[in-house]
Amino acid sequence: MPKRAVISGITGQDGSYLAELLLKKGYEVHGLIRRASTFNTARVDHLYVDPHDPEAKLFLHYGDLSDGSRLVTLLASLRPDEVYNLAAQSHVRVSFDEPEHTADTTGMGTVRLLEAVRLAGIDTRFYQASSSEMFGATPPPQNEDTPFYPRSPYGAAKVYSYWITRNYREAYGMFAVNGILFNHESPRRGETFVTRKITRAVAAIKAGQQQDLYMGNLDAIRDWGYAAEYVEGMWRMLQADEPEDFVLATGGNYTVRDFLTIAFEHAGLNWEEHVKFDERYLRPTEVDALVGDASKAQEQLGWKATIHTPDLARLMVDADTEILKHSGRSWIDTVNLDSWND
Ligand code: NDP
Ligand code: GDR
Repeated sequence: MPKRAVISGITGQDGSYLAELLLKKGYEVHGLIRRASTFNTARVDHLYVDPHDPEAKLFLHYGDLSDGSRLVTLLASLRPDEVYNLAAQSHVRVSFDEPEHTADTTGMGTVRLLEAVRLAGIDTRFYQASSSEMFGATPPPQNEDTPFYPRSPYGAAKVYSYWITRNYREAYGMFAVNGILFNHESPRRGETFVTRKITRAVAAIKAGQQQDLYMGNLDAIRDWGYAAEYVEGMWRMLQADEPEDFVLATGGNYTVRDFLTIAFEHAGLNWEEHVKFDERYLRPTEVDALVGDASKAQEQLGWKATIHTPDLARLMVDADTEILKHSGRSWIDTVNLDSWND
C-alpha cells in the first residue's frame, strides 16, 4: 500500500512543491482546496491526472481550515499516514489589515486540524508550518531555542499554532512537529512577496513594459532559501524516529537592498534608476533581521540548503523573464531537483 498524505495549502507555493516531492516518492496525495468562483489550481495543474484513471495519485477535496467538522469527516474517511498543515493567510503586511481572519486561519485553523486528527482516531504524523516570523524582534542568529517575540498578527497566530502543536504532542502523544522555516522563495512564490515582486519587475522593466517599482523598507535583513529544497526538510521531519521541532534556513544575511542589487544587475539594470518609495508597503511593526541557524536539521536530518540568496535571486529573474516571453506558459523551474527527490 502506498503511503497516503493530506496537504492543506496544496495550491500555494510550498504545497505544490511538496505534492511533487511526495508523488515522486510514491505517495498517494490528497490536497485540501477552497471553493472559489474561479479555479486557482495553477501551481498543481501539471500534476493532475483524471481521478478515473487508475494511475491517478493526486486527489483534491474541497475544505477550509475555518470548517472544523469538514476536516473531521475528510480525515476520518482518508485516514492518512501524514498530514502537512501548510494552509494559512501567509502575508505579514495583510495580517495587519485582516488580523481577525489571520488569527482564524493561521492560528485557529491549526487546532481545528489537530482536533480533526484526534477525533478521527487515526494514527497520523502531523507537520505544522511554523515560521521565523515567530522570532520577530529577537535578534539573530535564531534557532530552536530562541525566544519568540512576534511583531505582527501573522506572527502571533503562528506562535499559537506552534504551541498548540507541541501541546497535542505532549498531551496526546501525537507525532506532531513544527518546522520553523525561514523565508523560502521560488518562481512559484506569490507575486506580492518581496522577492517575486522584485524579480517580476526586473523582467518587466527589461522588456520595456514597466518603468518604476514601488517598495517599502529596504533595510530589512532576511535569509532567503529555495522552496523546493525546504519541502524535502518537511518530509524528513516526519520520517524521524522522534517528534521534534526543527529550523530550516540557509544562514544567509541579506537586506532587501542586496536582493534588489543582485536581481537588477543580473538583467544588466541599475535598481536605483527604477525603485521608488511608497509608505503603504511599510508595516506598523517591522521584523528587522531574521538569520537562521539550521545546524540541528543538518545534524539530525542530514538536511542542508544548497541554494543561497544570490543564486536564488538570479534563478527567479531568469524564470520571470521566461514567463514573460512565453506568457501563458505555466510554472517553470530552472533547477534540477533530482538530488532532493530521491
Ligand atoms: P502561500 O500563501 O503560497 O499558500 C497558502 C495556502 O493556504 C494556499 O494554498 C491557500 O489557498 C491556503 N489557504 C489559505 N487560507 C485557507 C483556509 N482558510 N483554508 C484552507 N486553505 C487555505 O504560502 P506558502 O506556500 O509560501 O507557505 C506555506 C505555509 O508555510 C504557510 O502556512 C506559511 O505561513 C508558512 N511559511 C511560509 C514561509 C515562506 O517563506 N514561504 C516561511 C515560513 C512559514 P488558496 O490558494 O485558495 O488561497
Ligand atoms: P515576510 O516576507 O514578511 O518576511 O514573510 P515579505 O516578502 O512580504 O517581506 C520581506 C521584507 O521585505 C520588506 N519589503 C517589502 N515586502 C513586500 N511584501 N513588499 C514590498 O514592497 C516591500 N518592500 C520592503 C518587508 O517589510 C519585509 O521586511 C514571509 C511570508 O512568506 C511569511 O508567510 C513567512 O512566515 C515569512 O516570510 C518567514
